[in-house]
Amino acid sequence: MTMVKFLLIFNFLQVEACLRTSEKKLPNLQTCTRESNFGKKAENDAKIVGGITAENNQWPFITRLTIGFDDGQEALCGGTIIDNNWVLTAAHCCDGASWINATFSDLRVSRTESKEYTFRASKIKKHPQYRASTFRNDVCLLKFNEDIIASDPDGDVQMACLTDTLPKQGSGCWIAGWGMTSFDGATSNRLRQATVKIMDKSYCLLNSEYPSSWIKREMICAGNLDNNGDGLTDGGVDSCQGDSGGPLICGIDGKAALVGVVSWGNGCASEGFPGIYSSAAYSSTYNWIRRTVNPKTTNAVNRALDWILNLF
Ligand SMILES: [Ca+2]
Ligand SMILES: [Ca+2]
Repeated sequence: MTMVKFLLIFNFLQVEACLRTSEKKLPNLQTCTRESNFGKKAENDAKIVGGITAENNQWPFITRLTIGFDDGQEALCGGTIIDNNWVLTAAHCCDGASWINATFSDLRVSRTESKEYTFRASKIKKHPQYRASTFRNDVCLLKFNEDIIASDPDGDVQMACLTDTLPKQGSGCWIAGWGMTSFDGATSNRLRQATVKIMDKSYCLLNSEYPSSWIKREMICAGNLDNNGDGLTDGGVDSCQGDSGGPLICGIDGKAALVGVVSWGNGCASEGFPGIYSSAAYSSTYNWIRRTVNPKTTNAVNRALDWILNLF
C-alpha cells in the first residue's frame, strides 16, 4: 500500500464514510441525561429517562452537521448529542471550519421538516492531539449556547450515553448518517442506519488489509466479520455514502452507549477494509470529553493536564 493510496483514502474520507442500509433496527435502548453523563456521581447511579422506540425517532441523539468554510464551500458530517449543550463529532469535520450548524430532529436533508431546528456552534474544540495525517484522536466537541434538549417541545431529541467500556469482539452495534451524493444538497437522502460488528484490534489486524501502523490504540475497527472464512473481513452487499463524525452506538446495560465516532476507512463495504472509528470509550478520549464538557467533574490535576494538552 502506497502513500498515494493513503492520500486518496484521506481525501475520500474527509467528506464521507460508508454506510450500508440494513433491515436490522436499533433496539429499544435508554438514552441519558446530563447528570448521568457528567455528574459527580458514578455512572451506575445515573437516573435514566426517556428511551428509544423502534417505531418513532430511532436516533434521537444524532444531529446533521453543515460545515461552512471561508471560501463558501459547505460539507456534511454527523454528530452525537452528549449533553444539553454539547455535540461530539470527528475532528476532521471541524478542521478548517469557519462555522458549523447542527440540525436536530432531522430526517431528510432536502426537506425542512416541521420538527427540525438548527443551531450554530458557539465553540469548536478539536482534540488537542488530533493529527490530520494519521486520524489520531479524531474527535471534536461542539458547544451550543442553546439548550439542545429543552428546545424540542416533543422530547424526541435526547442524548446518548457516554461509556468507557469497549464491547467485546463480535458485539453488534449500529451506525447512522445521511447519505449524500453531492455537497450542494441537491441530492437528498433520508437518515440511514447499518449494523456493524465490533472487532478486537488483533482480529482487525489479522483479518484486514490495513497496515498495522495505521490502526492506533484509540481507534476501533467495526464492520462485517469474516463470515465466509477467507481470512478477510467481509464486504457489504449494498454500498452507499454516509457521514463522518456520526455515532457508533452499542447497547451496554440497556443504554444507548456512544462507543465511537465515524472516522475513516477504505471505500465502501470493501472486503478486508472494515470501517475505522475514533473510540469515545478509550480512557484518555473519554476523560477529555468529560473534562471539556464539565470541568467540575474532574480534579485540579486533570484540569492542569488538559491545559497542558491544549498547548500542543
Ligand atoms: Ca430536514
Ligand atoms: Ca471474508
